[in-house]
Amino acid sequence: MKEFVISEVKAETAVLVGLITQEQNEAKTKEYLDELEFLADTAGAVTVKRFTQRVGGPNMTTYVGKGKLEEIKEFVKEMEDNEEPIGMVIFDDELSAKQLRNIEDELGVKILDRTSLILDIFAMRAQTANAKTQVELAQYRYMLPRLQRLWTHLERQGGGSGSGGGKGSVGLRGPGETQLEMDRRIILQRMTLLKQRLLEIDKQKVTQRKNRGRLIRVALVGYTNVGKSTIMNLLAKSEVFAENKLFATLDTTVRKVVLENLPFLLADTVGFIRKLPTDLVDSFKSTLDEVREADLLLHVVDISHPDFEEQIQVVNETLKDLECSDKPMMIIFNKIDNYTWEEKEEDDLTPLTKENISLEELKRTWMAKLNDDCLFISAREKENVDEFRDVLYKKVRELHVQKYPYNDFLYNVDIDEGMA
Ligand SMILES: Nc1nc2c(ncn2[C@@H]2O[C@H](COP(=O)(O)OP(=O)(O)OP(=O)(O)O)[C@@H](O)[C@H]2O)c(=O)[nH]1
Ligand SMILES: [Mg+2]
Repeated sequence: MKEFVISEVKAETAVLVGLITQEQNEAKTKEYLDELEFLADTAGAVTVKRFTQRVGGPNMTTYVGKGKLEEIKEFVKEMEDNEEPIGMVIFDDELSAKQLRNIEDELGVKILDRTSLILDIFAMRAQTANAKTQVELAQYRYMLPRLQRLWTHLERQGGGSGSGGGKGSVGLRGPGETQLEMDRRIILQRMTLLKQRLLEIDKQKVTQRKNRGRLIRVALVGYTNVGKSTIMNLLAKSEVFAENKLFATLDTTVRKVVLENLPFLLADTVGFIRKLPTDLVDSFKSTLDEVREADLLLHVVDISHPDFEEQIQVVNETLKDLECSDKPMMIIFNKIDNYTWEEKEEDDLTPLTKENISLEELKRTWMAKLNDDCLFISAREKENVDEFRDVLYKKVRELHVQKYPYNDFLYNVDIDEGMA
């Protein structure tokens, strides 16, 4: 119980653990851990230390090697002796039930992995019945093979966090209920129920979508925190929630936008992230239907992020999983106001790298690669927004004429849903 009291008075502290392997060099691991730290921060935990280990691959029983685990254990103990106990240790990859149990036995603190941390944030963010149902299902999917470990874990903690949602400490915003009594059978029953509920919601949404008239559907997609909701607010004059945290958006919102005389529908969707298990993507199927059914994708990229190129790849791969990769797409490079580079002297012969390429050069490179299908804007500072509206108008118009050749634009369809 003691740990509970502490976590209520001050933010929980976290230790991060990642591996350096052949596929993931030191710089990459640092980037991953930076992102993991941002995720922890979003969930309300303060990172106090990182551990990395250079290995061939994860250890099957303890993820890191014995020596490293011992080192982490000593640190945890030391902090406890200093009366600054560690709230949780977070691993950058998904842990198996066996790894989780062994690590927890050894360290004696709460253990999370990237997946359970993301699920925790999702639980905190879920607003609508649809999102809540999807998150709960995903949480059970994660828990089911790890039940044994969760039981002992919860007994040690002195109970769960109560009925799920925003409160509770990081990693324990479980699906709620009386977790200790839950057994496999009950969970499976509950999962069946949740799946049925999602099917019903899906049916309602299909009906809703049928009533939308003949309008072109555009979906904002992209990595998390790149500015999708900010762009939505800009174009639709809506007030969708946007903030500098990961996964600020969980629910899809659809708004009608009119550019010049042309109405179309614009959807804001959940962001993507690296190492997101396909299971989790599956759970968000109905949220992602907007993407699947879109006529045009606006792939938003945060050009000021050091890893923006990898983020583009992650998004493209996720779109491929969703079977959406052959849809018409425009790439919107956002946050140009925040882009920095090391300026080179005229006669400097250092080769061009990510760090010293100017925005103008970067624009030229990408425009050569993507023809007209990319734009550079700042949604927040409203830079180049007129051109963006112009290009978008032309593109949507073209798609509209192709898709509904005998129909004039419809003005009387009144759609402004906070889609569930
Ligand atoms: N500097 C700068 N910041 C921006 C710009 N556009 C958005 N932001 C900021 O970036 C952060 C994330 O913006 P959101 O619109 O919430 O991003 P999102 O892609 O919807 O993020 P998720 O819903 O969390 O996936 C916020 O703090 C925005 O104010 C921009 O053009 N320049
Ligand atoms: Mg958003």
